[in-house]
Amino acid sequence: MRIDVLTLFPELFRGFAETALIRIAREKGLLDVRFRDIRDHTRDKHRTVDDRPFGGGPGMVLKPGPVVSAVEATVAAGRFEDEAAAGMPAAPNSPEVKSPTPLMEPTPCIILLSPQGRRLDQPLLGELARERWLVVVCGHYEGFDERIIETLDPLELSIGDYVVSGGEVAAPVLIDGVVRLIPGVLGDPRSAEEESFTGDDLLDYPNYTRPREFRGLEVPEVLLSGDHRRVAAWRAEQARLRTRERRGDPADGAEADSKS
Ligand code: 6GU
Repeated sequence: MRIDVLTLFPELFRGFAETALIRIAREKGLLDVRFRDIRDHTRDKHRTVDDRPFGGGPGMVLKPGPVVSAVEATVAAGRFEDEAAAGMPAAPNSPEVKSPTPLMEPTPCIILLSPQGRRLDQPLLGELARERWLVVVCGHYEGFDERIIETLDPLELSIGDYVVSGGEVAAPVLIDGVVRLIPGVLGDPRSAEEESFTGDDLLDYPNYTRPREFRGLEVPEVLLSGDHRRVAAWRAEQARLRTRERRGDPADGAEADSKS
């Protein structure tokens, strides 16, 4: 998968792209992620990306020109680079990070991160993990000039019903959530299958590892029994109890996590 992230703060992503899951996906050649500075698509000397809202009010609004130009340049460059990569022989035993070479779809899925977007959930992450190319636009300030949305017709996404100061905070959530679902990224695919929010709407059961006793707290006996059926039954029960306690009983319609 290829992911281009358009941001006002590309430096914020440096550690993220070079660590843990994202690093592994890149090293396996399953992810090609790039960070691009929206400010590179301004034309004035001050590299202005925002301005005051027409009609008044607090805060600043992202101007349409730089954001739309940045997306259009990214799409054009992505197609070009993909053609170049497809025609290039892979370096044998190259120790560097490999970039995926198959021809990508000519049209990326353009995602605009904003608290006004559709709320991200696990099924949507699964759909996005099947895309070949994502272009993720991070907003900041009071928001985007509405004509950005009219021009790009993006998928507007929110990571939840609360406000953080910019899409740069939301983008790692989206990217990590998608990348770990790309087949081959996780060592053990059961990691993605057995966890919370996949299919059964249950939260995870509690986990324990060594030592068997920590500050007087014992590992539940059943987990030491070696009886796989009893273990599975205990875990299923714990997951059910936990879900009801923390998220309410779906039968009462009292779910804290009601779907929109
Ligand atoms: Cl995508 N952006 C911002 N600024 N706040 C959010 C969000 C996104 N999702 C939830 N809150």
